Amino acid sequence: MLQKIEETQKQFAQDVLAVTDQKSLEELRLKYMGKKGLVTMLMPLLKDVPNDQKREMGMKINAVKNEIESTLANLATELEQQKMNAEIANTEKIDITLPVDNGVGSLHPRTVIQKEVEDVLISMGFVVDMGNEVETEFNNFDAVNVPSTHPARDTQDTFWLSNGEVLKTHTSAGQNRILSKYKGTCKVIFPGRCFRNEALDAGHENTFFQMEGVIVDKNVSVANLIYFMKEMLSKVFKKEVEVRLRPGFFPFTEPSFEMDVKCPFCGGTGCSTCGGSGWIELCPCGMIHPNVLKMAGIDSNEYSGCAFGLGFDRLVMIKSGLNDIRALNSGNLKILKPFKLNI
Ligand code: FA5
Repeated sequence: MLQKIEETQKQFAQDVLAVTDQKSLEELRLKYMGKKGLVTMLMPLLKDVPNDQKREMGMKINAVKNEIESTLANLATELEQQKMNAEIANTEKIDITLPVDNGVGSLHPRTVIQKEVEDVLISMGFVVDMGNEVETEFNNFDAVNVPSTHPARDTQDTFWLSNGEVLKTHTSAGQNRILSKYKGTCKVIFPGRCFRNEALDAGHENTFFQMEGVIVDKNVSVANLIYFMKEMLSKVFKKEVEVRLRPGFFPFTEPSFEMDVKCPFCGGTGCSTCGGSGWIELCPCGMIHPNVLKMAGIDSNEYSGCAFGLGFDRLVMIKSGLNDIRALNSGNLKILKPFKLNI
C-alpha cells in the first residue's frame, strides 16, 4: 500500500511538469482527484490493509491528497495570473486616445445650435419666449394676415386636430401672442417645433424647428433688421459675414425679404455647401405688416417692427455638412453621436 501511495506521489510530481494551461491542469485534476482518479482510488484499497496499519495508511493517503489539492490550486492561480499578464502585454492594447463612451447622453445637434443662437441674441438684448405647438387656426393663419381664402394657406398645409386647432406650421404663429403680451416696445425670440404636411426629401421634414424674432419700437426700420441679422449671423458663423436682401413675399411682412449670407465656407466663390452660388439663403424676414400689429392691439401709426425667421435644421446641416435632414429626427445615434459642427 505504502509503495502504491509513493508511486502516485512520484507520478504526480512528473505529470505536474507537463501542465502548461488551464486545459492540461483540468486533465491532471481529473486524473488524480476525479471520480476514478488515482488518489480517489487509493481509499478503497485501505480495506485490504492489516488493521494495525490502517490508521497510518489513511493518514498518508490524506496527506498526499492535501498536497496534490494544494499544488493544483496554486497552479490554477499561477496560470490565471500568467493569462492576465499575457493579455496586458500582447493582446489587450488599450488606446487611451479613444474618446470615452461612458454611456452618458449628449445634446441633440439641433439643441446645440439653438442654444448657440439664443445666447447670441440674448447678448444683443433679446428675451426668449415660448410658443405653442398646438395653435388656434386664428394665430397660425388669420392673425398673420392669412385668412381662410388666402392662397398662402396651401403652401403650409398642416395637421388639423378634431377641435379645429392645428399643429403650428411656423413660429410666426406665436406673433400675435407675443405682440399682444408686450403691447409695444420689445425684442423677443421664440423658437419652436413646427409641422407641415410635406412631401419628405433630403431638405424637407414634416417636423422641423424654427426660430422667430420680432423687434418692435418707435421708428424701427429695415436698417435695424439688417444690423441685427448681420451681427447674429457673424457670431453664429464666428466670422464677419456679408449679407444681402432679396425681395420676398410673406403675407405678414411688408416689405418682405429673403436674407442671404455670403457663403462662409468658400467666401462666395462657390462650393458644395452653397450649391455653387456663393450665397446661402438663411433668414426670411421683413417689416411687420400694420394689420398684424393692429390685430395684436398695437397702434401701427405709433409703432413699427421687423420680424425674422430661421430654420434650425437648415443651420445644423450647413454648419455640419449633414446632407439629409431626415437624420435629425431619426434617433439614429450612429449618425447623431459623432456629429461635429465645422464652424
Ligand atoms: C416661414 O415659415 C415664415 N414664417 C418665416 C418668416 C418669419 C418670414 C418672420 C418673415 C418674417 P418659410 O416657409 O420660408 O417661412 O420657412 C422658414 C424656414 O423654415 C426655411 O428657410 C427653412 O429653413 C425652414 N423650413 C420650412 N419648411 C421646412 C421643412 N418642411 N423642413 C425643414 N425646414 C423647413
